[in-house]
Amino acid sequence: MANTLTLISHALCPYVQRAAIALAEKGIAFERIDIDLANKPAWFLQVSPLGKTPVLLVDGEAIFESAVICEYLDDTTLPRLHPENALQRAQHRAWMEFGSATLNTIAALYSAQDKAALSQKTLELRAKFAQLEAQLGAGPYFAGERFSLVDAVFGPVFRYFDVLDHYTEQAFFDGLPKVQAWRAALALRPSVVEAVAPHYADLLTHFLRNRSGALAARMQGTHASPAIAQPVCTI
Ligand SMILES: N[C@@H](CCC(=O)N[C@@H](CS)C(=O)NCC(=O)O)C(=O)O
Repeated sequence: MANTLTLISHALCPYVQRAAIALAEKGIAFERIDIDLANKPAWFLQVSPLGKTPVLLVDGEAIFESAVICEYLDDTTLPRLHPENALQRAQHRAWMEFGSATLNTIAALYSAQDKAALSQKTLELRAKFAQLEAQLGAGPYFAGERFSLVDAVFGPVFRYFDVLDHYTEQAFFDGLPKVQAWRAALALRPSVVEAVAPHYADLLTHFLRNRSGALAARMQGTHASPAIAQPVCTI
C-alpha cells in the first residue's frame, strides 16, 4: 500500500488492537498516535464522528469503526485475512461482531457494582466462551491454519484475561480446551503481541483497580498498584 497511514489510538483500546493486528499481518507501515480519551483533542473530534478510537487516516482521509477499518485493509492489501468464500466471509464477519459483544460483556464485568453482578457477568462470559468452543476446529486459529480477522478480534479479547485471571474466583476457560489452545496460539502471534506496549498489563491493572465496583474492590485488597501515568479508556 503506497498510502500514508496513521492509526489514531488509545493504549488500552481493544478495537485499536484489532486494526493494528490487521496492519501488522499485512506488513503495512503506519504511524500510531495515542490520544487521551478523557480529554479528546479538537482535531480528533473532527475526524472521529463518534468520538471513539480507532480512526485510520489514509492520506489524511478518516475511516472510523474498527470493523470497517479491517475490511478496508482487507479489500486493499494482501494477504487476505477474510475467507475467499462469500458464505464463510459473512460468517467471519458475524463472529467478529460476537467478539465485540464479548468485549461489551468484559466491560460490564469490570463495571459490575456488587458481587452478584460480578458473578452474573462472569457466567455470561463463560457462556460466550462455551459458544466459541463449539465453533472451533483443530486450530490453531479460528478457521484452522490461516490467521483471519476473527483472530485479530479475539487476540485483544483474550489479552484481558492475562490480568483478569489473577482477580476473579472462577476460571473462565476451565473445560474449554479448544478456546484455551486458541488463546495460547494468539498470545504467541507476533502481530498480537506487538499491538500493545510492553507495559500493557500494568496499564490495564491500574485502569481496572481505579474504577469503582466489585472487581476494583477485590483488586485493591490484593497487590500494590503500579506507579505509572494512567490513560483513560472509557469502554
Ligand atoms: N464500535 C467501535 C467501538 C470503539 C470504542 O468503543 N472505542 C473506545 C475506546 S476502546 C472509545 O473510543 N471510547 C471513547 C468514548 O466512547 O467516548 C469500533 O469498533 O471502533
